[in-house]
Amino acid sequence: MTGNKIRPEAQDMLIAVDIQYDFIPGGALAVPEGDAIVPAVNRLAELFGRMVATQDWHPNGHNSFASSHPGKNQFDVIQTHYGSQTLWPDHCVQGSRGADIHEGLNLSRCDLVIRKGFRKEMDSYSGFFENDRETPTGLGGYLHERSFKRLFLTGLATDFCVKYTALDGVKLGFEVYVIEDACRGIDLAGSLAAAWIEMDDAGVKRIQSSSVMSW
Ligand code: VGL
Ligand code: ZN
Repeated sequence: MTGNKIRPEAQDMLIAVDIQYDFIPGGALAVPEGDAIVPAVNRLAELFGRMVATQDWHPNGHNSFASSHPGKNQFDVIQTHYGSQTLWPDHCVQGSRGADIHEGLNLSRCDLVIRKGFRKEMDSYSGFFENDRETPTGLGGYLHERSFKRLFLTGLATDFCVKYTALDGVKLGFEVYVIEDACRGIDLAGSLAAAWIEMDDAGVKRIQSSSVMSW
């Protein structure tokens, strides 16, 4: 049975979402086992032969930081002009060690690193649009201009930045695959299971890295 095997083609792009020190154990917003995905992503980068990485990149005092909202706690949800916003520990501050992409990630096949969340007043989970869901990062234009059709998502966190990148990818007309074992989630109050349902409803395909084969 070879039907469910994926053989990377010229119109496929691998995307590595936010594989940064603050999202791995020891970091400010650690995702459990966040660093365990690195070998799988490196293997996939060789199979695909190309990759785009996203990098969460916040200024000090960012609106998504609980510390910017006196009286609020980490993981509270507030209302903003662009909708509801979960408040996080300070993380991925521009130029800090926590914002660096994990050094174990092989970037030799990485064509582009796209930074997001750099506007102080607005967060950006998705690699495509900021959290108002309409301010573009430029990634959609880049991928369309290079004629990519299928996107294969890996990274952190499954239930936040990977999810929003997947949903926006579908909206922009890409065929989107999330490689489950090359991602890890934060899982705030059931958010991981909810994310898979939302992605499934949107037509995102859930696959395992073992189904990606070389030619
Ligand atoms: C992320 C929360 C805040 C993520 C980024 O990469 O999933 N989550 N900033
Ligand atoms: Zn962030």
